[in-house]
Amino acid sequence: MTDALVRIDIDDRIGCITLDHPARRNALSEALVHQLIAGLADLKERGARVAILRAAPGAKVWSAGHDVTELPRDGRDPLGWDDPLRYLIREIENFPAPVIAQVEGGVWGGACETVMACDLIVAAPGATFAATPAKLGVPYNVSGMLTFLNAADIRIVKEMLFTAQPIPAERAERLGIINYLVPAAEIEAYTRAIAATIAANAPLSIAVMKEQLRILAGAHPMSPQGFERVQGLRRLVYESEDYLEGLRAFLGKRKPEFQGR
Ligand code: YXS
Repeated sequence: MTDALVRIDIDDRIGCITLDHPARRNALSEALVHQLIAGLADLKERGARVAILRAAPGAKVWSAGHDVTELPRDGRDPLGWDDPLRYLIREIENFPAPVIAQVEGGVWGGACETVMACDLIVAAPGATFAATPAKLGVPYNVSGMLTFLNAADIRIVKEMLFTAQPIPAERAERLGIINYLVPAAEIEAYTRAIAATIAANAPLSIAVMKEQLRILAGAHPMSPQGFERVQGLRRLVYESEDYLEGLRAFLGKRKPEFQGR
């Protein structure tokens, strides 16, 4: 029996999923992602009109991102269609009601994209957002890049991806990356109040507008040749020595030494 890595609850049509695997800093392992997705399905079944996605109160780390120990080292694409993280992003985008990310603590890597894929973001001072593929030598995937591009100006996306440095919530709010910056002591009540406002509105109208916006936000023409070029370039990265060095360094708790090959 797998331990519960997330907690699910619903109250007055407002669902809440709490990441609850502090020992691994809520890393998005296959097991945790599957419980998270099952939680979304459960909330949909129970008629949730909003889903709040959060970590435990006062968490120093909202989520450490993709579980690095699960990234493949046998030449397979680490972020292919069936990767748990990709599955999670699609489930959030396809959930038929707004998903609000309530953020305290650090948000890293694939968890940063997960938060950006949510419909609204409420964060507390001290929260940070870091996109980390370049830190590990990972070739991010096309739809993942689009999630970031739909969340921030391309210049900010480039800064986040090229530096892999965290952006503090205060700056993220100024940049319009998050909706609200709320003191930690108030963030739960504040997020629930937003959720209650949404839950009192017409759910079908909201569900359809969310799906329309998903389709419009994803409507980027890319030629088959363009897609094949992107996939070929990504393969150069995930078959590179640098990718393996990034994983080895993380697992060995040391700084990577990238050689550009
Ligand atoms: O040493 P033990 O066994 O206690 O385990 C440690 C960490 O190894 C583990 N852990 C993780 N395990 C797998 N995947 C992770 N992403 C991960 N992060 C942490 O959790 C235990 C406690 O970690 P520790 O001691 O470092 O905690 P801390 O409080 O000192 O520091 C918290 C963090 C989050 C600052 C630190 O754990 C950290 O920097 N984690 C990695 C953040 C990161 O770079 N994530 C990106 C993962 S790769 C990914 O998301 C995508 C593929 S991509 O890179 O493309 O975006």
